[in-house]
Amino acid sequence: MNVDVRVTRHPFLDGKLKRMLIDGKWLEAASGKTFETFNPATGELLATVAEGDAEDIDRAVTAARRAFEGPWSRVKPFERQNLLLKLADLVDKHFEELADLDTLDMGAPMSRTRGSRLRAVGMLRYYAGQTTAIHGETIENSLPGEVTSFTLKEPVGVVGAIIPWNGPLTATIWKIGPAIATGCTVVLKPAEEAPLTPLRLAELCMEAGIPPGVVNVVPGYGETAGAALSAHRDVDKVAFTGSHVTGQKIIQASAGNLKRVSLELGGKSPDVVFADADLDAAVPGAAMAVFANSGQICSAGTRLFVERKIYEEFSQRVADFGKTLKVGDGRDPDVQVGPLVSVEQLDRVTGYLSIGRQEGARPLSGGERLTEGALSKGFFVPPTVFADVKDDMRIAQEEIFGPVISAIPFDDIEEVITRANNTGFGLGSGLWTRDVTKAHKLAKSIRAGSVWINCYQAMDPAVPFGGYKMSGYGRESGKQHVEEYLNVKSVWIKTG
Ligand code: TXE
Repeated sequence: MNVDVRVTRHPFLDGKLKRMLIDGKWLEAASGKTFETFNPATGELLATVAEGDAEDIDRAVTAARRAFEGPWSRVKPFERQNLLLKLADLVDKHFEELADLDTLDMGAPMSRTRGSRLRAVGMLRYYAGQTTAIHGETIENSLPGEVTSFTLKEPVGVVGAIIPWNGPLTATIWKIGPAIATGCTVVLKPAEEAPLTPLRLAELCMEAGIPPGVVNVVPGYGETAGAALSAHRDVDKVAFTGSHVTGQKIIQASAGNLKRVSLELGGKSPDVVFADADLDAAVPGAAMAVFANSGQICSAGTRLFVERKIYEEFSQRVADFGKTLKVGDGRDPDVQVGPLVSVEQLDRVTGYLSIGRQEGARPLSGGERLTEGALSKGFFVPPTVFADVKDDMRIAQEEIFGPVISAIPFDDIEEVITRANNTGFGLGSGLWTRDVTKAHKLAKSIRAGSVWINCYQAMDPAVPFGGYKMSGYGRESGKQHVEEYLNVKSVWIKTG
């Protein structure tokens, strides 16, 4: 293996305790507790991190409230825009360092993390642009006399942001970007599996001049720090990305003060391949719709519906493509598939591999954990394709969050629409065809927040992303995302 030493000798990994950021200060947990974070490719300890819980969340929310009601409320849109642009420049300048921290802490290969510069920096610049585009409307009314009515857009307040581990850099930007753009303040709780990039980004927020209390980052566990944040009475909105089970807990916890909630949850997205498609493009497209990030992507196209006349050949080609991908430590620039993030995730994914076989699915590739040589130290599962999958099998219904494709044959378009929608989730979806009629019909009929035609997983800061059904509600990216962080106030003035 050809490990890139620049990644290994990371400047952030200096052996010092990684503290939380509250009110512009780097603090230990009130309890003094700490937890450790490891490289999932090797099991090596990366850093010891302050473990926040309810008391730290309360300190952070108090600071966020003070900033929101104090000086931050007087910061003009163009100044917030400048802060976001400065942060974008800093993220650009330190991009490789940030990307490498993602690689070290959650395992995604550097070929992937270093490839997300445009997206990470672009998101901050997009939100910067939105900052000066926030406006209410003057609305004509039909009241007698002279009465003027208009709306004001106001920041929703203190935002509790809870993020997962599958893309810590972009997930953090996706939460703090719209908060700063709209004049909200934020308390962000990173995932316990990958807290390092959010903490490094918090340093850059300070360097950019974002005032104390506007961005606070409290690492800790979900059931303590996360639960305290989602239940806190002085938090106005929770923006959550994670599993649907935790999403349900967050809705319950939010009921105390009926805070606003936006949820970006999991999926079991259909990817439909018609026989008339450009199959040379569809093979890698359908494969990477799942194998990218080792399948740890909420909108991965894990239910691969293939038209029956090409089913055997196409499924085998996807399996063969998977076999060409290099699996290993993400610090090797040639690696395309890294480890799973944790032993829990490994157990979960290998559990589904056993379930798939027990249910009668036929593995065309992969199917077992990799344990040869250096791989034995990490949590590696190879790209796996199961054929002969039936719609009601658990591997066709439940989110696996690993590099596992369930290939399912279909006969006609009406049938595949019904079957593609036969899921509790509705996040992503894909289809491959040269027939514009089929493309339009499916795009309209699939109950999911994104439809990718002859591509998969395209994302842009200006284009909204989010779920239908149990994949959650609210949108991230695009103008809709900014609206999620705003309240609308109607003002009436009797002038006659
Ligand atoms: O998710 P959790 P986990 C799915 C995927 C994966 C499964 C489990 O299927 O296999 O979820 O992963 C915090 N109150 N996705 O356990 O628990 C937690 O600390 C408040 C899809 O990692 O949802 C972390 O910060 N917060 C997904 C965040 O929630 C709580 C990405 C996500 O953790 C909490 C990740 C609580 N009671 C997993 N419990 C996607 N949509 O991309 C946990 N948390």
